Amino acid sequence: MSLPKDFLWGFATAAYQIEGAIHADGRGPSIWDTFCNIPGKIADGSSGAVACDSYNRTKEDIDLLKSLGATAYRFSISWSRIIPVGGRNDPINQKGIDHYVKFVDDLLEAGITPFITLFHWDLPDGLDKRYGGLLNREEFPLDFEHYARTMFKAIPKCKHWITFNEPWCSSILGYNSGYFAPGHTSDRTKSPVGDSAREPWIVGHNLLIAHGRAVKAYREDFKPTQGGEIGITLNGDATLPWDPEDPLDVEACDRKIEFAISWFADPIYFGKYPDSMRKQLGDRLPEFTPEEVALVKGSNDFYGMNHYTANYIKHKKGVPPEDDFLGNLETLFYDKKGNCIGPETQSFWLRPHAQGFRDLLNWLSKRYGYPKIYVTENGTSLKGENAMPLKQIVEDDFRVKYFNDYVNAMAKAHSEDGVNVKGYLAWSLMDNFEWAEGYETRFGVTYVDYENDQKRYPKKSAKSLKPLFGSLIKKD
Ligand code: LGS
Repeated sequence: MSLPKDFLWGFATAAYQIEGAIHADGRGPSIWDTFCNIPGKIADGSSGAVACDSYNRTKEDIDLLKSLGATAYRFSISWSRIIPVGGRNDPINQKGIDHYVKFVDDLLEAGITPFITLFHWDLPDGLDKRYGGLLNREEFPLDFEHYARTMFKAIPKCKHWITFNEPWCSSILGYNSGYFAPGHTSDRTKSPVGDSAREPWIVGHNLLIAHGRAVKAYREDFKPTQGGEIGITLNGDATLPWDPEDPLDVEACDRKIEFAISWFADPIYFGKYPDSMRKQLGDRLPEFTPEEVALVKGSNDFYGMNHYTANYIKHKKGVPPEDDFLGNLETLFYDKKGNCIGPETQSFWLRPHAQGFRDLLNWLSKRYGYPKIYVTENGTSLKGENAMPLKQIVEDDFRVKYFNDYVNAMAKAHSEDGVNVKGYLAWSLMDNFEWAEGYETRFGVTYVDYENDQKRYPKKSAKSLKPLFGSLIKKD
C-alpha cells in the first residue's frame, strides 16, 4: 500500500470561513455577509465577521502549516476583496490583490504548494443585487471570467487553480433548500424569494458555463507561459444499497451519485447531463448550446474531490415531487438488516465509512477514464466537541482514526485499484465558521479559541498526518 512519490498533502480552508476582517482594505460585502444578518439562518446567530482572523494572521497560519509538515495548502480568494462590487466594469481593489500575492509568496517561501479556489460560495453581494448573481446566464459567466483572469495574471506562481467549490451546494443548498446563501427555495410555499423549481438547475448550468469560460481563458492566455493546471471541485457521498438484493436500490445508488457528481462531471467529461437527470427533470434542466458544449467538454485538467460520508440508498416509488433533488430516493444510516453505516458525528449528515471513499474513488475513475484526482477536502466533526474542555478536545482520537482509515483507503485505491490520486487536503487546518452551523461544529485539526484572541491549539490529529503520509508516500 503506497502513494506516489510526488504526492502532495496538507490542509484546506475557505476565505469566508477563516479570514474575518470583513471591512479591511476595501473589501465589499458578499452574499454570506448579507445572509448571516437574516435572523434564524445561522444556528448560533454568528457570522464570518471575525472568524479565525486569518486575514491578519497569515504568518501564524503559515508557521502552523509548516510545523505540521504540510506540503500543500488549499485556500480560497474572496472575490469581494479583489473587485468589491464584483463586475467586469467595476473597480479593482489593488490592496486585496496584494494581500493574496504576498500570501502565495510566503507559502512558496515556506515550501508549501498553493491550491487556490477562486469561488468558495462568497459571491460579491453587488452581483446578486445587480442581476440575480448565479441565476444570470449572460452576465455571471462573463464577470467570473474577468475575476479569474485578474487572479491568473496577478499570481503566475500558483500552479493549481480550482474554479468552483462544490457547485452542488451553491445550487441546491442556495436555491433549493435555502440552507445556504442566498437562501432561495424551490418550494414557493416555503419562501417568498424562490420563484420556481428551475432555479437550482439554472444555477448549476451557469456555474458550468462560468467554469468553462475561466478554463478556456487560462488555457489560452496563461497556461502556455505559466504552466499550471485548472479544474473544478465536486462533492459527493458514497452509496450502498439499503437492500443489496433489490436491483432498484442498487440502481438508485448510481442515480444518487449522478444527481450529485455527474450533474457537473458528465458535462465536463462527456458534454451532456446524465440521462437519469434528464428523465426526471425534463426541460427544467437547461439544454447546452453547441457553443456551451465546446466550452465545458474537456474542461478539467484534474478532478477535485470533496468527500466526507456515505449513505444507504433506498429507491422511492412514484413520480418525484418538483423539489426532489436527490433522484427519487431516500438516504439512510441503517440498511435493511439494521447495520449502521458509521458512528455519529456533530454533523447530522456525516457518518465515517472509509470503504465508501475507496469505492467512490473507483466509481469516479471508471466513469471518467482514470483522471488525475486531488482530494481537495476530507475530514470530520466530532460529537459534542464544542462542549468539551480544551484538554479533551486536543486528544481527538476519533479524528485521528478518521484520517487514518480514509487515507489508508485512498492509498489502497491508488496502489491496488489503479486510481490516479495525486494529492490530499484535509478539512480543515483549523476550526472555523461552519456556514449555517456557525461555530458550534468544529472541523479543524487545530482548535481555535474564539473567546480568547483566536488562539490556535493543534489537536492530536494535526500531528498525525505527517507520519501517516511519511509512511505511505514512496521515497523513490
Ligand atoms: O466547511 C465545509 C465542509 C464541512 O462540511 C466546506 O466549506 C465545504 O466545502 C464542504 O462542503 N464541507 C461540508 N459539507 C457539508 C455540507 C452540508 C450538507 C448539508 C446537506 C443538507 C441536505
